[in-house]
Amino acid sequence: VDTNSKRLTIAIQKSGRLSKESLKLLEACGVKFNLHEARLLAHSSNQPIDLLRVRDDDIPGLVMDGVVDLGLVGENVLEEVRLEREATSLKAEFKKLRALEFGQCRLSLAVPKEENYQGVQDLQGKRIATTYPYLLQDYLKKQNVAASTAILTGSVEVAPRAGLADAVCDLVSTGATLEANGLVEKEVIFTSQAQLIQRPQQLNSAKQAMIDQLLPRLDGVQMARE
Ligand code: PRT
Ligand code: ZN
Repeated sequence: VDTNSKRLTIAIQKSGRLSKESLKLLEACGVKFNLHEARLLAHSSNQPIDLLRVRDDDIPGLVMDGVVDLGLVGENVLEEVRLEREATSLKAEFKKLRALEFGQCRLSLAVPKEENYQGVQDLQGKRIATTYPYLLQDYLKKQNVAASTAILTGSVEVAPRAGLADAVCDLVSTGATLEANGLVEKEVIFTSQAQLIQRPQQLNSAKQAMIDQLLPRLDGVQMARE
């Protein structure tokens, strides 16, 4: 990465729940893009801004390592990566610029509905399926509960029925997925929405000027939406 570059680089999710809203928000702030579906990088057609479209899981690390200047990502992924990088002594700093008011969800513990669950202590010695082992263990540690994890990057909600785990720690928005799988939400361990983050290092004046122009626009867009 050319840190002297005057072009601002922004990472967003390529395809998924945050993609459309992320693009829409940038466009509402006056940044236009002509996207080619297959391409990783897109140049703005009206500003010196480049868009990097990647898996959401890669966005926090790209920002923390200073590979990109800004990133739009769910707080759940951001905090998971931060905890993981802290545990492995990788750079884990970033600047939080704005909460973006989309991508709202919660990370919750859920158990099979036939379980007579009384409280988080009941998970002592159990196995919990999750995509977020660091957020889960961080929570369990604070609750003084020792439980093991089954790490799955998909289909977490079928793990108990498949005999892989006793409980799940999964993202929930409407709760329909838990319900369809015979699971009942018991504890909310983290609440999340999309965040705009910046790399920790100081930016050159051209880039900083662009951010100084972008943020008031973003505030205006969000204000108008309320
Ligand atoms: O390919 P890539 O790695 O980029 O995408 P991904 O598959 O990891 O992520 P994606 O697109 O599914 O989600 C991106 C982000 O959207 C998440 O990290 C959250 O910050 C946010 N988000 C908001 C959600 C949900 N709502 C959500 N409901 N992410 C996932 N879900 C799942 C949930 O786990 C459940 O399985 O959607 C399913 C439906 O939820 P219910 O409760 O409405 O049934
Ligand atoms: Zn992902």
